[in-house]
Amino acid sequence: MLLDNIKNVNDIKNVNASDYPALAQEIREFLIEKISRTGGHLGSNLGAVELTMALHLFLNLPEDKLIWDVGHQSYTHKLLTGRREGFENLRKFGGMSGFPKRKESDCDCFDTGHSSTSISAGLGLVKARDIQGGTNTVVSVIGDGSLTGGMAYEALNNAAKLETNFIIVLNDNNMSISENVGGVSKYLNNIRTANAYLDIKEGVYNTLKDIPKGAKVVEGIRKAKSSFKHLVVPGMFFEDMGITYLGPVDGHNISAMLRVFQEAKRTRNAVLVHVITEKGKGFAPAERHPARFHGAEPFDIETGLPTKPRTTANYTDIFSTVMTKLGARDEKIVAITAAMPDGTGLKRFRNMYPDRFFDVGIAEEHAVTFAAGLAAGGLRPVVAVYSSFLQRAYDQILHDVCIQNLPVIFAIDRAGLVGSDGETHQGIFDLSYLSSIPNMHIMAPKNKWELSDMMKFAAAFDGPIAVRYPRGDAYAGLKGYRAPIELGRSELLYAEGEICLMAAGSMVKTAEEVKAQLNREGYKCSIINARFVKPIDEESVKWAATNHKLVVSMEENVASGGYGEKVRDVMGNLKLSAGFIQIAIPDEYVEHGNVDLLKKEIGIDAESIVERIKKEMEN
Ligand SMILES: Cc1ncc(C[n+]2csc(CCOP(=O)(O)OP(=O)(O)O)c2C)c(N)n1
Repeated sequence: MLLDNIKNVNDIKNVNASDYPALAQEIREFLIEKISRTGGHLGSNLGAVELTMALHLFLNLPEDKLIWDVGHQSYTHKLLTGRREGFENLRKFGGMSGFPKRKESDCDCFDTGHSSTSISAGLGLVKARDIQGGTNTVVSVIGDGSLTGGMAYEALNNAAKLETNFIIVLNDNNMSISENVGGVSKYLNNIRTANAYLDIKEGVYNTLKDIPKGAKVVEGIRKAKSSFKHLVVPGMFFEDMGITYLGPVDGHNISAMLRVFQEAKRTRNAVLVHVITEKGKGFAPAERHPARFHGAEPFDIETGLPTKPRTTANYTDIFSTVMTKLGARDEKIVAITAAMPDGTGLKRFRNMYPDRFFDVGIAEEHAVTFAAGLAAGGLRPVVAVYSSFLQRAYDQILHDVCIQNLPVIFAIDRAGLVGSDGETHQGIFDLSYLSSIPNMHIMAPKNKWELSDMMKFAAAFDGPIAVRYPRGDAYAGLKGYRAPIELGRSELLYAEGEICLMAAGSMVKTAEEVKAQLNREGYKCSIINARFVKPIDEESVKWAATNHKLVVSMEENVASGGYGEKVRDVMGNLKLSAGFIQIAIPDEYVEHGNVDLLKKEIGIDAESIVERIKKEMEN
């Protein structure tokens, strides 16, 4: 095995060029085998095997700097930098991250996870190099999907005036997670098509030259080719800005890439190398279904089917269904996603109401202000987005939606711990960042029926409103508890005794487990389902604190600025003297791993909560 000789960074340089295809094949087989068991970003990694090999042959890591945009495609990079063993525990708690991490290797020079940051970070590393008199090469690798994000253009705008070398590699596989969208994608597509057209022409010349009058025809075509070429000179968009454009180059041809990288290194300015790759290359199911294999659950290698097929509906499914109903009921309902029609569940809405569906690309800031515009124009926009990605749009929510009190609905998926993607993707800040904004209203459903009811409530509400729900199976307990949603009112589920659990969203299920365990130990528990985190139901807090010895707030959000702080504030303001425990995520980043394990680790699982409550009650 060639891979056995690659134990450390730069070992790839000892491999004979004639063995590159065999090594690429071994890497693909390795990745497919490992990811089939752990799950992970298969398609993007299979597409970037030769590109990564070429970059490692070209660069001298760790002195040179290589930044991966989003970072989900960095598996081959990890494999070539001494982390082969790490794949056994990829994305598991305590194991190797699925993204670049500075703390994991000195070959990971910049942590990523959210899209479109690599050119800004690379530019920073270039300036840091120059100011300190360094000579290393800096390469930022960005995908065509990530190039739909605004930050990438802010960075290109600055990079354009560089008078020193900075290499940007555009890894263009014509796909975001789903089909890539928008003008830039179309532009890149034109370059690809034109190039293929010119290549075909070369073949045609050679055939024509051998037939009578063929030379004249060739001359005619050459003229046409030159005017055609002028029309579509590849990369003029970048060239006009002041960034050298090289390519397009076949991203599965290592020697072709090496030639272009060497040429790129000679420029004394920012240079963009356009590399064409195929997402999922080498694994037929991933080539056929690139969206499904973008981030794959463990799967069977023979069939490509998930090893553990999903049997229960998750919150995304429930949201997806309610959106189709809302769409049918009200023509003013429009839906927006930032490049995630599959992940957010909006695909069905898109298929039913294509004119009222917008995929804006990886552009959360734009998505929110665009929604504000739609609302100002009289529509009811629903922005469906993951909690961690909405962090980007804080100012747009504040400045464009909330100051004008516009009726924009935020459907916030993956709110809470998300698991294997780790720190960058945990959705544990939204209650805090949304709560701080005047006019914002925030709800969190306890179960699947409540998500539907809340979406319907939101669709009829005249102002900014958010519904946040977690990743994973939709809770199907507490079916009978379906009192109508009222603005700012909580729901009393059990009124039984000395301890009152006040739980937000996903933590209602945990509160039931806590109650059951405490009941077994002789304690009696009430449970309040918060429903609204903002405005908080002061009456419910008053009731809890005057009728119980201990109030326990519970949320899957950081403590700072979350639900518990509000409960504590109300108790303090009203001078209510019951005991208080705040169950929330501590002031730290939560790494990757199984969600149940993570909850235990940070003390928000039922057992840890019971222990804390018992200690408090025994005092
Ligand atoms: C700000 C932000 N929004 C959404 C995502 C989710 N996301 C991860 S990868 C990806 C698509 C990236 O496409 P591209 O850059 O072309 O890389 P590819 O996977 O095709 O190689 C998206 C939308 C993200 N990581 N960051």
